[in-house]
Amino acid sequence: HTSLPLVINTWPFKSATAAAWHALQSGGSVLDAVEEGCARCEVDQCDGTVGFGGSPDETGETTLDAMIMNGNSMEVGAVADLRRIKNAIGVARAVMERTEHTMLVGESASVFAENMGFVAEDLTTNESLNVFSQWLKGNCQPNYRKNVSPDPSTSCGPYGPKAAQTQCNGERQVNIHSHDTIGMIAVDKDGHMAAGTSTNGLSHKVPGRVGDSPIIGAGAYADSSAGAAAATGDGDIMMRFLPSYLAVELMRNGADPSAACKSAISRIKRHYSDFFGAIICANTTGHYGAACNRVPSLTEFHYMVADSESDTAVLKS
Ligand code: SD4
Repeated sequence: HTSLPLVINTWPFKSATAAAWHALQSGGSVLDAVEEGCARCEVDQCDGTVGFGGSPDETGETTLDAMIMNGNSMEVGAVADLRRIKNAIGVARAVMERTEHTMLVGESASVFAENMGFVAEDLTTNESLNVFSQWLKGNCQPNYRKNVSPDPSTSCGPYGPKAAQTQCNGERQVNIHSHDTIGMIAVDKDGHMAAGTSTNGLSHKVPGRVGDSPIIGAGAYADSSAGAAAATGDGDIMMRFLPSYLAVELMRNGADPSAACKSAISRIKRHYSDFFGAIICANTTGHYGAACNRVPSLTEFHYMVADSESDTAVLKS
């Protein structure tokens, strides 16, 4: 199967696929496609896990991670722990195109974004406030701190006692409901590739936590001479293995995209057999594939594909 151009993205985020496809069809570059596709999810708040108003951290704030990579020039722009700016993928692209840098983080990334004309807004919504207060009421489960000594004088929150008392022995509770991300790959008819991600990360994370999504080679990777990949899932685990980079290198060495995706997932499984995660891969000829780690919270991984055969966003699993 090969019918360039091609857009693929993680999860059934159809509006994002359609936006990216539209960008390509109207003469945009693969970078435009990835930016516009991910930006659509940021506006639509796909699954509550992309963009504003989702995944409040331990203090109730939503922060965003995003990256975009040009597989021709190997330029990358990334932002992590971005605050108060809704269009994280846009800021990532501005880092790439308007600085000599690759990644900006936290408050300083937000100041940069404002200087670039992005509007500062509250990322909190009634829904994210509600998720946060339910979490407080439910004794802060899940939480992501280990070895916290109980301090009965404070309540839930950073280093709080409830967090310590209710800790599931360090066991993490990541699932499809607390944890998603858009990862997208675009390939034009000449085989030019770009990849990107956008996410609000992980609910109830420790403030300052950065996931895999903005990490080059972890969340996504693109090299127009080999292939492109994008990952989703438990970023704290997945980033230790650079699965997107690995998949691209396997394709460079001749693996077909499905096999490359499977190997990247297997590598992580060797150490974390029950991690939650999936990856999508494409090569320069427009062949694509995907793989996920089959666990109770992820029995089937759905992703979207648009190519010249379908000329529209099609759900695959
Ligand atoms: C993260 N990888 O921040 C992101 C979240 C995700 O499916 O992809 N969930 O860990």
